[in-house]
Amino acid sequence: MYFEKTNGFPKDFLWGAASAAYQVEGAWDEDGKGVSVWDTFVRIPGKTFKATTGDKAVDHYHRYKEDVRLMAEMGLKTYRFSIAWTRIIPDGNGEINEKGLAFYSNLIDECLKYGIVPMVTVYHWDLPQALQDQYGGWENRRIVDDFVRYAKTLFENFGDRVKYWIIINEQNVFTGHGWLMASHPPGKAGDYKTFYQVNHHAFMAHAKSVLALKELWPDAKVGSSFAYGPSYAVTNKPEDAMAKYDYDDLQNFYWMDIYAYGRYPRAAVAYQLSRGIAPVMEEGDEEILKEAASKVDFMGVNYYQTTSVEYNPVDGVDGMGKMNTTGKKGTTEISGVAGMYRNPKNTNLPTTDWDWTIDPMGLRYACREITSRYDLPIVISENGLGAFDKVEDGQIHDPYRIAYLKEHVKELRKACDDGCRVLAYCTWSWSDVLSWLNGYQKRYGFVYIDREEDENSGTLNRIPKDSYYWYKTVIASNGAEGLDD
Ligand code: BGP
Repeated sequence: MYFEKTNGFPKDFLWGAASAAYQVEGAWDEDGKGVSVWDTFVRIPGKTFKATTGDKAVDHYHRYKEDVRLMAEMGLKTYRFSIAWTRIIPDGNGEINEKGLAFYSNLIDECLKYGIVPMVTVYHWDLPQALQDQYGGWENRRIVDDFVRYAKTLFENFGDRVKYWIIINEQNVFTGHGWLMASHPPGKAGDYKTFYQVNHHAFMAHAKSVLALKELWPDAKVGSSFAYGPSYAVTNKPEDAMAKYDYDDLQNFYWMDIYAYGRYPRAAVAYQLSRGIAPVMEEGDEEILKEAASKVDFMGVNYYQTTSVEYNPVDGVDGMGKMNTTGKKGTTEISGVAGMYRNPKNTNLPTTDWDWTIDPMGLRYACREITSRYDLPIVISENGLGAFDKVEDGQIHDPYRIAYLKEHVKELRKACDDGCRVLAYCTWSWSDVLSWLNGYQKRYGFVYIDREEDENSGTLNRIPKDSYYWYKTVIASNGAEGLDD
C-alpha cells in the first residue's frame, strides 16, 4: 500500500529487546539449577563454534541489576527474557527449587521498578537433561504434562506481575536442528517421522499451557514465537509458484496455522500421509488445539530473513546444507526437498557475514501475511543483526547495526500504516550473548560484553554501543526520530 504520510507507531507501543536464559545467564550449576540438554550438548566435541558453552555466558545471573539499570537508562519499554526450566524444576518433573523462583521473581521486580514490562518466554530450548534421560524428552508424549506443570508453576508465581507470555520460542528451529540437522540436542539427522511427532507434542504443550494461563489469568496476553522467514518465488514460472506454496505449507503455515487456527494445513498432512511420517494424535487433541488457538492473543514473530524458493526436481538437492557458523561469507550450502523446493541465495539482496539475507521489507511482508491469513495482533519478539564488533578507545561504533535496525523499524511502521496490529518490537538482543552455534564473536547487542570464546577471557564489563544511544532516541520519540537517512 502507498500512503502519503505515516501515522507512526501506536501510543503504547512496546519498544523492547530480548535474551534467552542459556545465552545470557551463566551460573550453569548454581543455586540448585539442574543440567539442561544444552549444558550436555555443548560438551560434545565439534558441536559448537570453538567449543563455546553457556557456563558463564555473559553472567546475567549475577549482573541482572546492572543490566536492568542500563535498560532503564535507555528507556526500554519491555524486556523479553526466558526462564530456565532447570532452575525452577531441576530434574524437570520433581521438586520445585525456591532459589530458582526467587531469581526470576527478583528479575521481574527489578524490571517493574523501572516501569519495564517483563515479557517472559517459558521455553527457549533448554530442556532438563533428566527428562531426556527419563523418557527421551520431546519424543515422548509424557513431556506435555511435565511442560504444563512447569508452565503453571510460572503462571502461579509470576502471573500477578507478568502480563505478556511467550510459551515456546521457535519450535520450528529447535525441532529442525534437533531432529533433521543434528545441530541442536538431541542431535538427530533426517528423522522426519520423529520430527513431526515431536512437533505435535510441542503444539500440545503450547496449547495446554495457553489454556492453563487463561484459566488463572484471563487478562494475560499469550502466544508463541515463530521463526518466520517469508518466502519469495524466484521466478514467475508456475512450478516456482507451486514450490513456494509447498514451502509455505511445510515450513511456515504448518506452525502458524496451529497457533492461530488449531489445525494443520491439509496439503502438509496429505504429504505426510503419503510418506508415512504423519504424527500420531490422541482423541481430543484437535479440540484442544482449536480451543487454545481461539485464546491466543498474538502471533510472536522472530524475523531475520526471507527465503527464495524455486522448483527442485526429484533428483535435486535433498536435505539441509551446511550452515555458516564461522562468519566467513559464502560458506552456506543450499537446502531443499527433492521433488518440491530448494532455497537458492537471493541475488537481489545483501547478506550478513553469516550469510543471512538482509531484507527489511520482508518484515513488513511477514506482518502483512499474518494479518491477512490470521488477523491476529503481532509481537515481533526478535529481529537483529549478528556482526563482528570492534572496541576502539573504549567505544563501539556499529553504524551497520543502526542501519539494519533503522530500515527494519521503518518497514514495521509501514506495516502499522497498512493496518497490521503490531504490539511490540523486540530486537535480538539486549546485550551481546552466546550465539548457540556461533560462539561469542557473532554479536547482536546494544550493549557490548567484554568476553570472547575462551571462558577465561575478558572482564564481562558492559559497554553501550552507538546503537544503544540510537535506540534510546527512537524509543523516546516513539519512532518519530532516528529513522531519517
Ligand atoms: C533465534 C533464537 C535466538 C538467537 C537468534 C540469533 O533463532 O531464538 O536464541 O540465537 O536466533 O541466532 P544465532 O545466534 O544463530 O545467530
